[in-house]
Amino acid sequence: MRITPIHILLVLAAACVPALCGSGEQPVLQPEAPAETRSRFAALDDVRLLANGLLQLGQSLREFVQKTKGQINDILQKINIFDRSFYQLSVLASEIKEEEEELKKTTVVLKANNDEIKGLSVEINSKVDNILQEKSRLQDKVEGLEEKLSNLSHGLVTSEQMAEINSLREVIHNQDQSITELLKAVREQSDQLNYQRVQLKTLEEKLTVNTLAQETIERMPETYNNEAPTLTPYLTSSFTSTNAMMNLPLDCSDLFNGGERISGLYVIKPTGAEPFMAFCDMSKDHGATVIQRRNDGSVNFDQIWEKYENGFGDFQGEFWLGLRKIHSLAAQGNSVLHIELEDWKQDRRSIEYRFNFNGPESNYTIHLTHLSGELPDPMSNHSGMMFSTKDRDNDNLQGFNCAQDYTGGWWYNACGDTNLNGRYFHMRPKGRSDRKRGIQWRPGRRASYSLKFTQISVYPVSSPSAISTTSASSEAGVFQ
Ligand SMILES: *[C@@H]1O[C@H](CO)[C@@H](O)[C@H](O)[C@H]1NC(C)=O
Ligand SMILES: *[C@@H]1O[C@H](CO)[C@@H](O)[C@H](O)[C@H]1NC(C)=O
Ligand SMILES: *[C@@H]1O[C@H](CO)[C@@H](O)[C@H](O)[C@H]1NC(C)=O
Ligand SMILES: [Ca+2]
Repeated sequence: MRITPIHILLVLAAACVPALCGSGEQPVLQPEAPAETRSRFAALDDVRLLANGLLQLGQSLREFVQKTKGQINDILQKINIFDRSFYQLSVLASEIKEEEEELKKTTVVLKANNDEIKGLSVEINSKVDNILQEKSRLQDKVEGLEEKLSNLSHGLVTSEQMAEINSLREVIHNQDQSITELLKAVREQSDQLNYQRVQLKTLEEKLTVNTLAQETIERMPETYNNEAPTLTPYLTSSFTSTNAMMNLPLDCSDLFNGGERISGLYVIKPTGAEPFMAFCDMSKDHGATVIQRRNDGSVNFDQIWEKYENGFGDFQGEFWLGLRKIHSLAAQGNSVLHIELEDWKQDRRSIEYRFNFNGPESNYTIHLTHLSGELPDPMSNHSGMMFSTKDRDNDNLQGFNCAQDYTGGWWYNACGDTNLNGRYFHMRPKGRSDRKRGIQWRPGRRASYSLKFTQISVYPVSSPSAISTTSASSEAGVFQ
């Protein structure tokens, strides 16, 4: 476009002079020359004026075109930017949608997992119930058989009956083990449920954040709020039922108060302790947890500290429940220690103490206050003593290890007059040194005598006290 306004003007001027001046005004040129000259000059001025106007017009036209061109460029650029950001927004939105789908899928999977766990938990609960029922049925049977056995006494029991009793004992023992295993499994399930709950909570939070992000973009207005898994209530209720199942009796007294009247093995869980098996004596008008029994010498009581701490023996025969478990029972408060002894003249008597018992940090120091009973009381002299075993001498005698010499773990003083964990002798031991190692309860250092039967049990004082009043033998036994 190199045709400038000046070119246009020149063309216009060339064309215009003959056109404007030459066409209609030809005749006027002849008569009045000066006037004609003046008007010709005036016409020339007009032409110049016109040319100038046209020149200006052209210039402003050029400016206008240039300005418009700039504006159009601006607009195009803006449109470009807008396009790009719009594209980015849609990419972002589709990404979020994908993520959302994935989260939704994961939630569904977790929900299914959770249902499975719920089913499993219910199954375990019913299994444990079944086993507990079966166990108490078997216990009833054994009780009946044992009664029969004692009725028939003097060797009248057939070997068949004996075998039956033994096999039943075996079955019960196995049942006890599977119950312990089940309890462990249930605890593991609870832990897993807890973990799942935490995971679901995290997912829920993630979903909420995503929903908010979407609403900002104003796309996909539907949210997952309505179908967000509300699993917390279910988990809580499942937890409660697990707890209910773990709601085991605190001790044998608790079982007795709940209506249980059959002496035997039960799972108990004292406050703050792990569940464990214990033998319950329900024969009096309260339930007592048995912590020691001697009746035939079948178990060796000359054991080290670790054994005395954890317990040993056979619940159906002779056993020591274990210092740790005894402590968990006594720690529930208001404990009574009940000691029942029998000599070889079938004279059975008992004695009771208020019982406080320190934990392992004090080497299981015993605190006794004599309450009642027909037995003399040599045991108060052991109050305040720590427990000693042959490998841990905590007694009151310097340079001498009572537990090693007397055998069996006990709350030795220096060394004291009692030791119900001594060696089991039938009737009166022959040798002098053997005598002092027997199962002793000998006030005032009377003749050594090893007892035929001992049973130590504990029960809370809130239960009605029942001190057995067995007939005193007319013959002078070991207790007089
Ligand atoms: C055992 O003997 C007692 C009394 O002697 C009796 O009441 C009980 O029924 C007997 N038990 C069995 C199983 O025979
Ligand atoms: C507990 O017994 C151990 C080993 O006999 C002894 O070292 C410790 O001092 C005893 N603890 C207390 C508190 O007496
Ligand atoms: C307690 O027993 C020790 C020896 O073991 C003895 O020296 C002391 O006199 C006894 N105390 C009482 C009150 O019997
Ligand atoms: Ca000592």
